[in-house]
Amino acid sequence: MTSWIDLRSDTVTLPSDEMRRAMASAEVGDDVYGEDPTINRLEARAAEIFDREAAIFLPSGTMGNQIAIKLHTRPGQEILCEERAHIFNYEMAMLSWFSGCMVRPISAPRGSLSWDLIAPKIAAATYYVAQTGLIVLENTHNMAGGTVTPIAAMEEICARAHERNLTVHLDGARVFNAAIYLGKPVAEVTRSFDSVMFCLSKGLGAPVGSLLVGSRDFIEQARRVRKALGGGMRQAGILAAAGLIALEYGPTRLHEDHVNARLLAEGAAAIPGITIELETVQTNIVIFDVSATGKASSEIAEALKREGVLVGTVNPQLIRFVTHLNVSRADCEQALQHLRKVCDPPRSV
Ligand code: TLP
Repeated sequence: MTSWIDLRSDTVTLPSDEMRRAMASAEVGDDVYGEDPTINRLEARAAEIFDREAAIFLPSGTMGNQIAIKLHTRPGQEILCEERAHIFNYEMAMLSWFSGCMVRPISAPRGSLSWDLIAPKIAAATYYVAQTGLIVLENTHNMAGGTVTPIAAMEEICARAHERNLTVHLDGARVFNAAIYLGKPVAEVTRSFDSVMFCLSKGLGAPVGSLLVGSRDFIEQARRVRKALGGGMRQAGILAAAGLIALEYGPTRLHEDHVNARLLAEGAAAIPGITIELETVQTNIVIFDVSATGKASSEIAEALKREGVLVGTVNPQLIRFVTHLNVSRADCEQALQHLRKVCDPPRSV
């Protein structure tokens, strides 16, 4: 085992001993025949927690978002989302490749969309312009720094969209972090959306897996698309066994990650040359600008790596730290010490 302090992402979390034991003894069957009892339990539990008719287990969040996009749109349509959204920037342009759609991106302060920002971007109902097919929200918003869109804004967007027969999908990769911040159950936070994708493999700590939740009919169709994408996973109850533990116990400790992120953010804010909007640090992601240090983000990331701290770069100016169950408060304090040294090395006289 290495002793890296790994702040690159919460996707790096390692399965606990309890998960490994559950995986070793999981009851399994062929899920393409619907016969894996552990996957069936996970899907039923996810549907229950989100208060939906059905859920489907998937290998990744990307697959969940892309299946939802495929089902909610027709080729030649536009998808409205925030300009830094994961579906637009990190999903291999699959929404155009697989679903034949285009994005009309919207810039929103702190990544938080409102109906006022969305409404002017909806296509006019004339035959000679591409029609809006879908609205996608991301909560928490990863590249805006883990920010949370308030429930009232989400509900207004969904209600107004539905009045116009538009569907709304939630990329809820980290929706449990949003729910902790909002102090509400995920079912309440997500109730107005037509479909929700969430990940087990990030802060919740499972090694693999995401779920898509929605109506029974929608999830039945999602099963066809998952199979077409090669996502029929047979005896994947081995993975679902870890997922069940992640789903049940993962959310109970996420607040610790939020406290650690705040510690990192406040520590970073005090370093000369680092610019960070502290109000955006609401969950487990900290994004800050290092340009005033005179160094590129990649230089700082390389220097931190030499000290045993792994971090992500968003672009030449921005660094991303993500806290998770495998980094402690002490690790964060140590990471900050190294960041201070790397950004502001002692000058020789
Ligand atoms: N995010 C990853 C990278 O792809 C950027 C990360 O390290 O944060 N939606 C959101 C909001 C995400 O942040 C991610 C992954 C996904 C979807 C995709 O999930 P996976 O990686 O399971 O396909």
